Amino acid sequence: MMIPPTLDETLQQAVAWLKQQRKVILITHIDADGMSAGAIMSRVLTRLGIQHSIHPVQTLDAPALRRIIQDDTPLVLTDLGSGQVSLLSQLDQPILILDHHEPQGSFHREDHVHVNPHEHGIDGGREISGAGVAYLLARTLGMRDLAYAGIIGALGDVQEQDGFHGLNQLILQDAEEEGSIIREQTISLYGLHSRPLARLLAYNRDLALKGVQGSLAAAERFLEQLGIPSMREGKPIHYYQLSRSERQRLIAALLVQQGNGSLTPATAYLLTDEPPGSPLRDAREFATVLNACGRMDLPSIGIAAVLNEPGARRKALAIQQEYRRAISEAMQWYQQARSEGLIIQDEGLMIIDGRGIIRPQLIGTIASIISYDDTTPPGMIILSIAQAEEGKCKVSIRIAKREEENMHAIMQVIIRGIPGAAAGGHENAAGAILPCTHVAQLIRNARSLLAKRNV
Ligand SMILES: [Mn+2]
Repeated sequence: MMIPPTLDETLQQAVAWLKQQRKVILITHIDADGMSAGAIMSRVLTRLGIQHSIHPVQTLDAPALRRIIQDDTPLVLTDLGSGQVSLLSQLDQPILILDHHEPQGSFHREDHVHVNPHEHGIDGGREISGAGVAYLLARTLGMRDLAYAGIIGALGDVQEQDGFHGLNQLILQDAEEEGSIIREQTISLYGLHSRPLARLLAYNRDLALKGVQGSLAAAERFLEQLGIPSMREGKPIHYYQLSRSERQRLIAALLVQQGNGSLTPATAYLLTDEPPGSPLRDAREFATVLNACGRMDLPSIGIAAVLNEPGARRKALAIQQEYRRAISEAMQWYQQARSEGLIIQDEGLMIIDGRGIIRPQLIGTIASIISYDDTTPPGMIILSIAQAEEGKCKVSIRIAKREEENMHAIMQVIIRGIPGAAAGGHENAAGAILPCTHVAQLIRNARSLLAKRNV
């Protein structure tokens, strides 16, 4: 796919805008795509000799802007901003938005430039990520070496389905031509490129391999039957050490013998600047590490990791370990609280009040894990609450094992009439921010809504 001429024109405007700046503030989204976009933009700014500070945020609203903006330094926004055009229009400074979210409104000033694929007939939900849009700007400046970060962003936003489409395809082509990414046909199995093979086969829940699940010895026998040694030079063998034909035999066997049918053939996108066997070599796994950095409030490490700054990738992996630990501690607290009867559970509603215990960045993940738990009855609505900043509480809502109900719509009904409350999210997962003084009212609203639903 080619870049449409009107989009190319807007990118040229963005380049002209940048060339007028000496110093900017860079604001980006705090997820994997946003960090990748921020990394690309930061590198572009550095190369152009433009001084900048980076501010990753979860939501861009008036209080966030007040926190970040001190004067009329020009703003660059990546992976956000298109939904806040009217808010941004009220600011005095020059602004450049590079985003792929559905635009709400348009700019009317010459020093306000808005680059968004939707305005050029391109589906920003599927065909290009925020990092992708930032990359198109880099590409306009001839910096194709940054294409790999556009791919990490697109994987973070789950835009790869049976390969990449539209402009993502173009970005992948650039990354391959640059030699920063190579493609490999594999299966959708987390850890395939980084964990010792026998352990992976024995202990991966998605795999549920018949007769192998839970037993390292059985996993070793399984490999042996395929003619694959489980050890090499005294060390457990890894997938990356297998020959091409060994890989093919293994993948075919796994697809046939898996226990629950959740494995599918997939393409892996491997970062060539990571050695084989590195947990960061698979760009999909890289994106999950970035997400962990965001959730642990250390997005600057994530951004540095994308740019492969010295030591950053090692730190990012350590943060992912901490993130996993934080999740498992929160789950232990939940199990304990539940066994002590401290979790309210009635009228098809479970309320997990994690205020002061669970950090707000984790509350959605915790609600999701509980919604998938075997002991949670289907149809149960899970409402989890955490303390956020400045007297605000963060609430997440999920439903257990049922998809036909719209969580975002339910959340909007629950917060109706609560001053200072705002809902966000989508059908399967939604959330809200509200003053903590109104949590009791929120719970009352949720109960009365669900009581009506159950009649
Ligand atoms: Mn995005």
